[in-house]
Amino acid sequence: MISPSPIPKNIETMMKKIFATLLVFLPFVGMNAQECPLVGNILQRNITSLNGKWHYIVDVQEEGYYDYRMNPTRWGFFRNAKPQRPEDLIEYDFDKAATMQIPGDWNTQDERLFFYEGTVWFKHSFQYQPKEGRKALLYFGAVNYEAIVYVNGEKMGRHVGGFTPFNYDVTKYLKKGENVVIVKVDNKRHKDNVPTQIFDWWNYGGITRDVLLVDVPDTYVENYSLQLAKTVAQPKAKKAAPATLVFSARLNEKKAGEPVVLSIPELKLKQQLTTDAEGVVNASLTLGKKQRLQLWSPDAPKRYHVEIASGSETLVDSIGFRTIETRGKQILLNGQPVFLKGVSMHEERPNGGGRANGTQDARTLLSWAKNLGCNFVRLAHYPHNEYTIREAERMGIMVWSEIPLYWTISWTNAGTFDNACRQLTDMIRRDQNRANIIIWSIANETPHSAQRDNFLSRMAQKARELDSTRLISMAMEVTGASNYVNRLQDNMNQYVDVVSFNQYIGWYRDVNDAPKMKWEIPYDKPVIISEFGGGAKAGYHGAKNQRWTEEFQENLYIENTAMLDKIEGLSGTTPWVLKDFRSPRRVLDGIQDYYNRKGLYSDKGERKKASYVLEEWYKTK
Ligand code: GCB
Repeated sequence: MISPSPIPKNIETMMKKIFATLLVFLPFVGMNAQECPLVGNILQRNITSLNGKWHYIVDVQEEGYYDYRMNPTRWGFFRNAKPQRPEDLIEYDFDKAATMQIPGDWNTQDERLFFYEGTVWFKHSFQYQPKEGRKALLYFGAVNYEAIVYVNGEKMGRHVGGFTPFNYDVTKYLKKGENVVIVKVDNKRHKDNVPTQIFDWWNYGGITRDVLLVDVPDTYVENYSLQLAKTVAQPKAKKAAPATLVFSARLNEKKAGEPVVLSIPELKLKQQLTTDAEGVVNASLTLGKKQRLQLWSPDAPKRYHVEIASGSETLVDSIGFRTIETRGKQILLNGQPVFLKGVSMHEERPNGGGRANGTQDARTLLSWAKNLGCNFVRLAHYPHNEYTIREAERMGIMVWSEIPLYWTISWTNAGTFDNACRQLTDMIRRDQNRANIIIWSIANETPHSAQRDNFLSRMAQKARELDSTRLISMAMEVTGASNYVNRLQDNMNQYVDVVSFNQYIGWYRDVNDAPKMKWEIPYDKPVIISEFGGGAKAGYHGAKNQRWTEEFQENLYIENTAMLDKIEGLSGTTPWVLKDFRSPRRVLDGIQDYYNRKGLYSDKGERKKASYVLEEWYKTK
């Protein structure tokens, strides 16, 4: 039974906040005419994959875009021109150019492009059959860093930010038969970008995630949110209890009177709703005593089959329900204190590097995390692909998801703020129904200043407006140490729910002082050590004070874990890092060879000695 409930005040506030996710960002900064608000739950829609072999042209001087006076040219590569007469001069031909696999980074598919940062053009042809009453959206899972997209020679828009999805309504640009999509991708670094010019990971360029053609009705459900209301957290996670589900959905049009039906068959829940003038429905559904809700948790990652029907379409999803809160220095999952046994990871393929993508890569990396005893991963330092989040959810792994506000961002540049805001919004919009995401992280190791505080506090506020149901954090830095006492002081403490910081005692600081260290963290909030660790080359052995040996790293983990045990309110750790990953900053020949070697696994998947220390320590948590 569902009681037709008047919406309580606190839930109403929460719903309003959730709608902010769905509503606020319509005329988005930088959104072009054809770009439309992000479509949620993309993998369950009626999609045609445009993945596969795409032709590409490396364009070092961007002559496919600018003329020889550096003015944008009308004769650019996006025209996909072909000679019409024997005397015609056209100095490029996509169809004669080589191909590479999309999705995929260019660095590991063409050895000439291993270090390349610049422009590459991609071209793909596909067949299309227009359908009455249907729209076609062209969806990109992610393109690093800047994408300019053309369909049949027409510009659809420009998108910046290498790790979040975007889509265009291409209906009126497609024709029956063959169609051509061309994308100019540019991954040059700029100081005003997010991330900025320097960062410690490989700047994999290209169309790194799925390209999909999405078939939707003219009026379609753009996105929705279904959550368990926080206020009804039950003390015993596995015990079924009456609960309130908060649901909202938004159509792509402001159309009143459209029916939307939410069903969760296993809970015998079926709710008929009607859109308001904004094309939105919202409801608060209190479950009856007999509707025993099984909560999502790492031990029992229960997800319910959910259907959302509107007009001719029915969207399906698997949604888990849980609550996440803090109480003093504790993190509570479903009302119970939880210790986050985590590890940080990059989105890099398990064997041999390159951008990871897809369920198989995710499964391998996450099962390595599971081997360490993890119930949590920090997906550093940018939003990872959707397969990873969904696979983690299925495997019962909680997630920290982050935007690349990393190191020395241009804090006073308005465009940089808008860019970061957009990345935050799209990260949240894409994953707002994933039960395993418990923390949105807004930054990593940023230098303190009033300008930074201004920027990041607005970012935290934005995150809360978009999603009031999850915790907010950021990876801070230790600010002072004297007489073996480490202090954390960061003005951002007041804006976050969880105080997290990175510390590298034993690696970037004196090697032997970890056992003597004490900690002062003057905030009544849970604490996560978002990074600690040190480098070792797998298979290199020696004394425990010999840098780069597995024994050095092992000892560092022994001493660090003992030290961390003394931190009051420690609620979790995500050591740096699951696997050795490529970084242009790591140039030491014979040891690093352009890999950051702080992995607990090597780039080839070999376990290092330190990983067993962590595994043993996690057994005590
Ligand atoms: C950090 C950064 C991380 C680096 C790591 C390192 O503090 O957050 O991105 O890779 O240190 O290895 O130095």
